[in-house]
Amino acid sequence: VKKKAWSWPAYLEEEKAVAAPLKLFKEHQSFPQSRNGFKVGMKLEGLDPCHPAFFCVLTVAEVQGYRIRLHFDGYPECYDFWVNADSWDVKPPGWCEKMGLKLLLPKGCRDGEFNWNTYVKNCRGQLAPKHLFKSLNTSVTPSGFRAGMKLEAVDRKNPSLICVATIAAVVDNRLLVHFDNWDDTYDYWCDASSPYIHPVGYCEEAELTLTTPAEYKHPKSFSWDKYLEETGSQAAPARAFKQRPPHGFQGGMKLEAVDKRNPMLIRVATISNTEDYRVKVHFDGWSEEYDYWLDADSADLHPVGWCQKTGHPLQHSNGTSEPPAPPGQ
Ligand code: MLY
Repeated sequence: VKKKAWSWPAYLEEEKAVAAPLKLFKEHQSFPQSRNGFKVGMKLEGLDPCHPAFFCVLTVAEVQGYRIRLHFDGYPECYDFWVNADSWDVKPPGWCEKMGLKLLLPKGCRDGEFNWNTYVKNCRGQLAPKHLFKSLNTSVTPSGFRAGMKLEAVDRKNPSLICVATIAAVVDNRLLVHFDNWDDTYDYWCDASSPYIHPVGYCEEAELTLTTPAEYKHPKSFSWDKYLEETGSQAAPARAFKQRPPHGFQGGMKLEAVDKRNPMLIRVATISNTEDYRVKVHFDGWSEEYDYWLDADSADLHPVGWCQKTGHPLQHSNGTSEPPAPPGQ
């Protein structure tokens, strides 16, 4: 007997499940308006997802539907990572210089000696053309955040800590958060509605512990007034912090999700739990032990049908009784 091809409508019916409604997805998660124009070999500037403090010199190593695999020039392939073609995290060559941001050069290149045109000529590469970068045309509303302003921010690598932090940069609608007296490995970009940033005084008000700057002399008697004076800085105004509306995802809803253990794969998935700003993703056909939490606005979550529309393979449980191998790793 010929097996019928897998399809979302048949699967939803069989599972008596619903697709997460399209309106719950942000524009960058939803069906793209245009094609992915990136080609293998194109070079660009992009954020290192493990160390987002600065942009790096990257090359498109693979194109799959609306996604691209990016390679760090001069570094091993094991650091390659995938992004959507409309990601804010990728910029055309020369963007950092224009914005006055630091660009991490390819291994072996020396500061002050790097020039994009000479570089691509020497490595027979190609500059990714500007028109491919959707995030360059984002409309920007003035936010009240300025570089140098202080705030209280969750350390996303140690999420139980809310810490004294500084806005290190403001670009478009995005803020670079840096933790005072720590190195930049904890830095991250977010927007004004991020649930991970709070105005000065938030911890005191909420009776939470504020983690003071590394090496701070009198952590027990930390006072913002004193600290702002000591550092000659300003607090980010409370009105600049925006409340993020509830995401609306509910347990049981089906969607398509990138598997972080093998990020070239997008799998059939189900929301297994929700929090105010996060959803727990379950990969259909796999053990619950592989479930994990993601921000509801993660660029790795897509509506049902996204893979088909964008020309990306979708991994689905094959319906046989064989125990499948664990995802990824
Ligand atoms: N135990 C961790 C904690 C680091 C916290 C840094 N934050 C506050 C920016 C470590 O020392 O690596």
